[in-house]
Amino acid sequence: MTNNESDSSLEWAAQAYALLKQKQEEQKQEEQKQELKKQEEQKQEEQKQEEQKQVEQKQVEQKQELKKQEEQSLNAHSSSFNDEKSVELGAFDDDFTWSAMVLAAQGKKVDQISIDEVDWLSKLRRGLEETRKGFVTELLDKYGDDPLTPESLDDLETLLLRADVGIDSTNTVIDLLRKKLNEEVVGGEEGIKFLKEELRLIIDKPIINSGKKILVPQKGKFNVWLIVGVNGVGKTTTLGKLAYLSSKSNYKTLIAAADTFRAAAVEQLKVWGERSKVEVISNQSRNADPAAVVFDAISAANKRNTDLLLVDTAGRLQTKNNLMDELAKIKKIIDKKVPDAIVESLLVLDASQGQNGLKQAKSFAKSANLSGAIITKLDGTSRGGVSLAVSQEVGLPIRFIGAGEGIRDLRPFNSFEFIEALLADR
Ligand SMILES: Nc1nc2c(ncn2[C@@H]2O[C@H](COP(=O)(O)OP(=O)(O)OP(=O)(O)O)[C@@H](O)[C@H]2O)c(=O)[nH]1
Ligand SMILES: [Mg+2]
Repeated sequence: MTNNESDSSLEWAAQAYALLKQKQEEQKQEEQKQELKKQEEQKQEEQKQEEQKQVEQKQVEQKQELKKQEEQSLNAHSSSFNDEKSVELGAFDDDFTWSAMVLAAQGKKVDQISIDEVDWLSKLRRGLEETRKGFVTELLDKYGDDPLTPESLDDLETLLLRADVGIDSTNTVIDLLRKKLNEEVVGGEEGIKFLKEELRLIIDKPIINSGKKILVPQKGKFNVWLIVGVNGVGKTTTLGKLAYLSSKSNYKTLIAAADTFRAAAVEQLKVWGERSKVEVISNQSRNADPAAVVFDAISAANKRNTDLLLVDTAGRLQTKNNLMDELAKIKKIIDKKVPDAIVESLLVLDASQGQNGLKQAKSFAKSANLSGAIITKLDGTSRGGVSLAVSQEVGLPIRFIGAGEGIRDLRPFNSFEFIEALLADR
C-alpha cells in the first residue's frame, strides 16, 4: 500500500471501527435487555410455582449443572476453545487498522465488514510475523525506501529461500525483478508492491487452473472431502474446523471417523463433532476397516440428505504403502457406492515443517490423486513461505489455511490477504 492509500485507508479504518464499536454496543445493550427480561420472567415463573414444583425444579437444575460441569471438564481437558462465545472487538490498534485496510483494498464497504473478519486477519498477520521478520522486516531495515540494487536482490533471494518459498518460486520472482531493474529505477516500496503481485500470481495459478476460486460444497450434490496427510500435521483439527464452517454455513454435514489406526482418534473427533454440532459416524472396535466406516457413513448420509461428508483418515500406518492402499480402498468404496459424488482429496500440510512438507506433498501427489491443499500451523512458524512452493512446485490449489488451534482458526484461502499478511509493512 502507498502512503496516500494508507492515509485514506486509515480514515476508512477509523470509520469502520466506530461502526463496529457501535454495533457491539447495540448488541450488548440488546443482550442486557434480554437478560433483564429473562430474569423478570423467571421471577414471575418462580412465584407461580407451588412448593412441590420448586423442589422438582431444583432437582432438574442440579442435574443440569452436573452435566454442564462434565462438559466443561471435557472441553478443558481436550483444548482451550471458546467456540460458543462470539468474538469481541479489540482495541483500535495497528492490527485493526491493517486488517481494515486489507478489507478496504478488496473493495469492501465500511458497513460490510464483520468483527470475525478483522479478528481472523489480525490473527493471520500475527501468525505470519515470524516468516515476515525473516525477510520483509530485514529487507526494509537494510534498505528502507532506497531504490533496489543488484545486491539487494541477492539478499532478497536468500531471504525468500530462508522463508521456504522454494527455489522455483524464488527464481521466478527474482528473475522478473532483475529484468525490471535493468529497465528502470525501482524504489523499495515499489519493489515490495511488485514482489506482492508476482507472488500472488504464483499462488493463484493452480487456483485459476482448477476453475474454482474457492472450495465450497456443491449444492444439490453429495460432496465428500477426504482429509489426508502424514501424522500430526493437523488433519483431525482441520476437519473439526471445517465441520464448524460448513454447518455454520447451513450445509448438512457429517463426519466419518476413518482413522481407525490410532486408538484415541475417534474420541478426539467426537469432541470436535460436539463443538461443531455435527454427527460423527464411527466404529468403536479397534482396527476396524476404514473403508467399512466410510461405507456406513455414506449410508447414514443418504438417509439424512447430507450435503458434505468429511472423512478423517489415518496419518500413520505400518508403511507408507499401507497408507496409500487404504486411501485407494476408501476412494473405491465411494466411487462404487456414490458414483455421482463430488470427491475432493485435500492434503493437510504443517507449515512449520517447511521443505519437509513440500516433500510430503510431492510424494502424496504422485500416488493419492489430490485436488487441493490445506496449510496449517501458520501461527508462529518462520516457514509460511512454503505455501508458495506448494503452489508452484506441486501445482496444488490452496483451499484453506489454519492459524491456531481454535474452532474459528481456519478460513478459506484468499491469496490477497495471505500475501498482504506475509509482506505486511512494519
Ligand atoms: N498452533 C497450531 N496448532 C495446530 C494447528 N492445527 C493443528 N494443531 C495442533 O497440532 C496437533 C496435531 O493435530 P491433529 O489434528 O491431531 O493432527 P493429525 O494430523 O490428525 O494427527 P494424526 O491423526 O496423529 O495423524 C494438535 O495438538 C493440534 O492442536 C494450527 O493451525 N496451529
Ligand atoms: Mg488425526
